[in-house]
Amino acid sequence: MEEVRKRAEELRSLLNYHNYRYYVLDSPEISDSEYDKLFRELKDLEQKYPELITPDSPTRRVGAPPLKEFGIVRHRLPLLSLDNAFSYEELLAWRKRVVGILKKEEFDLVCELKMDGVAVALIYEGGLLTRGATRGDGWEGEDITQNLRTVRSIPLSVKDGSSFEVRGEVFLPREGFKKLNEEREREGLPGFANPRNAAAGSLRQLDPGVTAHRFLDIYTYALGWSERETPPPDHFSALALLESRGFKINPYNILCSSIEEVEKFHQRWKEERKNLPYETDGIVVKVNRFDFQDALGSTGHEPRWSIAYKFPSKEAVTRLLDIGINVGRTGNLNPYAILEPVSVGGVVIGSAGLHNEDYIRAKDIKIGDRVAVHRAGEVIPEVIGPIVSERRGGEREFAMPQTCPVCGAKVVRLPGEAMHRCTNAACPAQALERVKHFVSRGGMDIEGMGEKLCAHLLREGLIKNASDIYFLSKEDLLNLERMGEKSVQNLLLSVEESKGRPFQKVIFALGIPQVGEETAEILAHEFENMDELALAAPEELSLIPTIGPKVAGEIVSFFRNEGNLKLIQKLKEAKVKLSQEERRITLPLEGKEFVFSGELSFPRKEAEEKVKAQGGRVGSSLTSRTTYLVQGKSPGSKLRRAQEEDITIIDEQEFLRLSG
Ligand code: 1X8
Repeated sequence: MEEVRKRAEELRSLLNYHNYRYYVLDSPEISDSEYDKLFRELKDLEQKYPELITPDSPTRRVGAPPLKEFGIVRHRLPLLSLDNAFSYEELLAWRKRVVGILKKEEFDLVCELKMDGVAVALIYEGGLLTRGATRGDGWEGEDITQNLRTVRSIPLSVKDGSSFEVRGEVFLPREGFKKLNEEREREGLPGFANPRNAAAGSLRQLDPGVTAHRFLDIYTYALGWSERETPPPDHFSALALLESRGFKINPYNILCSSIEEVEKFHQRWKEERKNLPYETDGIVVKVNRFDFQDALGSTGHEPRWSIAYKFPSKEAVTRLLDIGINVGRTGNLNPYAILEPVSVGGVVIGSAGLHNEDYIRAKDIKIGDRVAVHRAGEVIPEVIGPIVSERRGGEREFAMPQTCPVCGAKVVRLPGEAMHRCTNAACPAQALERVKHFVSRGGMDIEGMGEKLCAHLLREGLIKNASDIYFLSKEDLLNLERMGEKSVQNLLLSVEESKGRPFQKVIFALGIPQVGEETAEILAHEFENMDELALAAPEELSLIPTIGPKVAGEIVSFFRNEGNLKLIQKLKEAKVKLSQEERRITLPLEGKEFVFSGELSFPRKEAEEKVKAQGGRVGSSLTSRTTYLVQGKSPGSKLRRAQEEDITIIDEQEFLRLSG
């Protein structure tokens, strides 16, 4: 029996060690199957001799029975929240306050990444993990011990048998978040809006068996109370102490001696955080020495010795007030969110795209919900999903209208299509959107034809479609409200000028569904003139690379429509350019494709125009046809791929030289 006890002890210690190598150090020494073998041996022993089971046995992480509800834990020391700084100025203001109280200009600061997760407190008594709790309101949290025990990077016991509290942030790495949402989608469940909500939801599972499958991780970042005779003198040493006890500490924490170094750390991670396998929303700055921290104290809610220096956020939470419908150029009904205005990365947004009915349904978005919204680059803001835990019961399900909100005609959703469409080709909303598209910058680029004027002309019956623009008379326009001699003259001049736009612009301006600027350009290359394009069979179109059967189908049906053919006839009468220019001498960049990554010192659009003007192509992603990758400031993943694929990488200067 003594031998069995010894073997059990040895197995526990081995398993805990390998667990630590794998989950804390991220550097395993044995294979998964070797680990499993040891694990099974221990499990068998414990089954035969239950008296050998100890609370820190690796077999005890899972298997606790589900709870009816969580107990309440009162924190011995409150878990305070942090004050925020959103700019370097605000960080300097914080430092100034600290200097004022300490009466010292020089003190060390610790910088750490601010994890976007859930704050927890772990209590160890006599070296054993005995309790784990959420932050709650700072004074009282929920007892989630059983769930925290399933997090593999949290040690169940520590070597020196002391009693203390450790604080940290439990988070769900991006990969785990992706997997979880994919799994939920397969099961027809709504996905989580972001990794933080997913982590919070996972920790609040009454059944720890569910939590155990959620790939949660932790970084610990502070010692709470501690029953040790000589506590460490400063925060950085406390982190080292935690690390030596087997806790997982973020490897990027640094000790700084000046605020400029803090700023550097912030600038570095503002960019590099996208490469981390987990989400961060800023850095946490802490005065290092504990005696200084004590002197600074707290305001009641927040310690004065620490501040969260946030990254510019691309995401925010606000209320979804209602869902509106925009009728597009092709009759698509585009639902959009009407939001309580909220600032996202410095821009106030009041509306956001919702794509279509399936999207709304799949995300389980209801009117009245609190929703997470984000803005990525230049694109239209998007609703990511609801914060389901904040529902109060008054939220309403959304349904697409049965009739067009603009013209009242029947709305249909064809089989295999995601969008609802208004069936009335003469729907005024469609007519307006089509004319707007026709005159837009990427199309015929008619200056002075704004949305208001387009709507006005349609309403007055002066135009029925875009081609009528070329037959407007000076008198027609002068009779319109707020149109003076000068503006009429200018407008007629721009209309005249637009007749010389290249063939590809005319094709784009027609507004054929699925035909964007790039496809229009390809079509203009492939077909001599509009008549040829209009006669093209679907099979012929499908032969063109990048044109799939769906796009081919849209093109063919566009040119089968009587109204569209009449419109083209009128464009011809107006002498709008409906054929390719004469094939000129080969341009310098013909056959060359450019892909851009990162910021240039001038607009991307301008760079693209340069390439096209010299006969080159612009690609959106790296393919076998890519000739050059143009590297701007802070390029994305494309740069790495280009290096791997041996694609020629050029900088802005070289690009300007090539493109003239
Ligand atoms: C919150 C967080 C802290 C840290 C990282 N992530 C957080 N979410 C850290 O100190 N490294 S500290 C903290 C708090 O005190 N409320």
